Parts: sequence; C-alpha cells; structure tokens
Amino acid sequence: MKNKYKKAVVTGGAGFIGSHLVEALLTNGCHVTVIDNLSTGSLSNLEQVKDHIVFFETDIRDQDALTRATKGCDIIFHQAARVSVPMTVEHPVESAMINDVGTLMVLEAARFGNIKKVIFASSCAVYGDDPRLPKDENMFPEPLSPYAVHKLTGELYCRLYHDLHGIETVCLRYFNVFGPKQDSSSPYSGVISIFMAKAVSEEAPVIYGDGNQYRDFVFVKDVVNANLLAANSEDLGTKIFNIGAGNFIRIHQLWKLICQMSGVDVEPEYRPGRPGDIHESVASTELAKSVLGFKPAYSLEEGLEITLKWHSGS
Ligand code: UD2
Repeated sequence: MKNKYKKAVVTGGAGFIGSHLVEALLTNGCHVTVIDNLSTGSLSNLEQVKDHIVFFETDIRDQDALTRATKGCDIIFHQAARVSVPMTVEHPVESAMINDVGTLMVLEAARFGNIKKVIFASSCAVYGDDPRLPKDENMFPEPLSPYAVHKLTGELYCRLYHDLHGIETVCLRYFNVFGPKQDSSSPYSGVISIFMAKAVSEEAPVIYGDGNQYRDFVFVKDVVNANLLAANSEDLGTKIFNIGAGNFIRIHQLWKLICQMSGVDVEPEYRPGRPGDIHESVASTELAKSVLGFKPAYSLEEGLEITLKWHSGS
C-alpha cells in the first residue's frame, strides 16, 4: 500500500503492535519516528529496523520530547498504553496517568504541531458485557475496568480534538490482538502468547473462570493493515471502527487448539475469574469493511501457526 503521508510517528513503537506497524510503514516508504519509554516495549522488537528509524526513548508525557519527536510529521499512530486490564484494576491512578493524560498530551502535540491526523489504538473493552453480539460501534459503551474507561476517554478526546481543533482522528477498537513479538513473560500478557509459551515448554496454563468466556482474536498483521487503511482513507473527520476477525473462540477451546497444533497434551489449571474480565466478545467489522475496505486476511489457525513458529524459535 502506498502511503499518502511521508512522515509518521508511532508512540509505543517498540511494543508488540507498534513494532509491526513501524515495519509496515517503512516497507511502504514512510519516514518513521518511534517514541517509547521501553516500560513494556523492547528494542529487540525493532532490531531489524533500528537503522531506519528515529528513536526517542521517552515517556509520552514528556511534553518537550513529544514536541521534538512529532515536529514536521503528518500523522501520529498512538499505540503507547498500559494494555493490561487487570493491571489497570490494580493500579488505576498510575494507569490513568499513562492512558488518559498520555493520550491527551499526544493530542496536544498534534494540536500545537499542526499535525493533520491521529490514529488512536482503542479497544473493544469499551463495550463491557453488553449481551448483544456481535458488538457494533453504535452500542452504548459500558466499561467494566479502568482500562475500558481510559480507552473510552481517549476516544472522547479524539472526537473533541477534531471538533475543536480540526484534527482528523480515527479510533480503532482493537479486539484481542495476537501474533509474533507479543510478550508472554508476565501474567498480564495476552492469553495466546501465554498459552503458546506454556505449550512450547509443555507446562499447564492457568484458565481463569470456567474457560467458557470467549474472545475475537485478530492477527497483528491485520491490525497493522487496518491502521494503514485508516491512515490512507481521506476525509474521515472523526470516526470509530471495530478491528477484529469477526469470529470467536472460547478460552478452553483455544488451549485445546494450541495443544493440537503443537502436539502436546497437558490439562490446564482452573482458577477463579479475574475482576474486570468481560465474558463474551466478538466484533462486527461491517463498518470497517464498508468505509475502510478492511478485511482480515489471516484465519485464526493461520495466525496461530505463524505465532507458534515464532515462540518455538523456528
Ligand atoms: C485484551 C487486551 C486489552 C484489551 C481487551 C479488550 C491484552 C494483554 N489485553 O484483554 O488490552 O484490548 O483485550 O477486551 O492483550 N486468560 C486465561 N489465562 C491466562 C491469561 C488470560 O484464562 O493465562 C483469560 C482471561 O481471563 C480472559 C481471556 O483469557 O478471559 C483473555 O485475556 P487477555 O488478558 O489475553 O485479554 P483481555 O481480553 O483481558
């Protein structure tokens, strides 16, 4: 895809999704500046591209650094965040400083730097447990965790900065993103990365709750593609789109599938459900399809194969 813009900033560009996005932007001929404080991101994620980017090791709340990093850019992809739902339940104030104030500061940088467009990594967490499925963008948000409140706040700020300051803002509500480079080392990591690591070492994973909860898992390269489509679509004004695969799998079935694919046979350990956990989540991707032309290219199995290879080191 040929980019319509020349210079992009990716906040959280050393993170899981951000680093894939950086690679794709470079492939498409864009100049890329990354801002990351390396709190959860890692330079190893940028190893392949480190000579082709400008890197600012800084927090998004460092206004001076943010101003310098974003100077002269056409577009900001705001991916930096505290992404773990349970961690925001444990540490809501610190998380709000990163997720709410941080997003506001990125929008301020766009305002004062005359940057035309901001793409914001939002989340399907904003829907909470609305029983209607699939979730579509017109549903009333019912956040169940500080994380969901942060993302909803970010969306509202995005709309406001469009209305007040004329910045084009696009919020992408990611469903459960997975793929290579997703960190598996913390209990707060994404479930697929944790299950993959457990399968590779033939250890029992923990399933929280009864395992019947389900998620719409979308492969990271599809999420990157959604970002590029949103960036290249003109005159969006201020919009919100679901970015998911449009189908779902239950958590206990996911473990079985990963066992099958990796040839292991280990029973999971069950523990009580996590506070703030949503039960059911699946995306309607109709709006993203009709407006952006978004269509996921990877099935769950294809994405899992690629991810398993990465975890196996092959
Ligand atoms: C993911 C995203 C979050 C947000 C949200 C939207 C991550 C780390 N978090 O949160 O940023 O976008 O989606 O809904 O990607 N589970 C287990 N065992 C484990 C780990 C998780 O059973 O070892 C369960 C967990 O209780 C939950 C499901 O798996 O029911 C998915 O958990 P997750 O942490 O991967 O993602 P989620 O949906 O909480």
